[in-house]
Amino acid sequence: MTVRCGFVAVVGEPNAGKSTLLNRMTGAKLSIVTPKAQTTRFRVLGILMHGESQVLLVDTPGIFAPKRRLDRAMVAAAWTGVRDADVTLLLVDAKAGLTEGVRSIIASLVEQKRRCWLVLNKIDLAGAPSLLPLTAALTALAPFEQTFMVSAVSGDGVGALADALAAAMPTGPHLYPDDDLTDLPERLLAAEIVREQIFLQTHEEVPYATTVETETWQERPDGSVRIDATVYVTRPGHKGILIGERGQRIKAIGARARDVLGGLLERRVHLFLNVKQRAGWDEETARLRALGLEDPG
Ligand SMILES: Nc1nc2c(ncn2[C@@H]2O[C@H](COP(=O)(O)OP(=O)(O)OP(=O)(O)O)[C@@H](O)[C@H]2O)c(=O)[nH]1
Ligand SMILES: [Mg+2]
Repeated sequence: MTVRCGFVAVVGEPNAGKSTLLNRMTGAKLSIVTPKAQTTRFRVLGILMHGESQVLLVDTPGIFAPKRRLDRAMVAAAWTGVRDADVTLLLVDAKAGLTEGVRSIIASLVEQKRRCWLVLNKIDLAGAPSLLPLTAALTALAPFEQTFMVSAVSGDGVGALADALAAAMPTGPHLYPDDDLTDLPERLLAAEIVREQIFLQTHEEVPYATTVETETWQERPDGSVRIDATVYVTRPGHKGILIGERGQRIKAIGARARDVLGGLLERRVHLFLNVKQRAGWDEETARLRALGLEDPG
């Protein structure tokens, strides 16, 4: 068997199911998933071993028309993922169909002459009769090399996609240790798990006005870990909502995040959250850097 290794960028509109697909293909919870759009803020690497092939899957932030500096940095991170990829998967929510957003992403992919595969996701939600016309409409817009129909949630079709990717990777040595699942540092994972709970437990603009940074990580002699994280919000009103009456909301966010993290790290976690109001954090270079994002200027 030939030793192969390559990068695969997963791109699409916010909420298409990119992170769900990454987690499903690697069999691990590497990237956070919520029902809200614009959940992912930076590139997340998932390492998929398939025979002698190492497929380096890169989950990216959804591509949309960005306004804030944070949003521009997120979209720029997605396009960087595409530039570095051997194959780009355009993930389309089959239920949502061919939206203006999808059209505009395809136009950019064509302009950049990327090697692109089409993946229709959420086929469990879309009626079967709609899938062929949708595929026809999409493939009329770009020369996709291959088309797949999957459900990232049920796993339908995902195996066939993994097989095809493994076979399509260029020959070459593996770039990561075969046992690794990601290169995401644990401190960043901890912050993401807290952010996931904020996306799940708060609404309207609050999750979008929030970022989380791990401040300290202390190993304890009993094998547990103490994690202190700061939650930044832009407005005083957000701080009140996030903390909740008698601190109920932040307590619930912390408790759930602690349980999820404990499971992922396979150890006991003591999690302390400190909510700070900081106007304009979403325009600050240092806050973007903490997320591993480049300042788009
Ligand atoms: N029914 C169904 N739901 C799905 C499927 N794939 C993803 N979802 C749901 O779609 C929502 C968004 O999924 P994500 O994986 O966070 O989507 P994303 O493309 O990473 O979104 P951003 O990070 O915001 O760009 C979640 O509620 C998922 O559970 C699928 O195949 N079927
Ligand atoms: Mg995502």
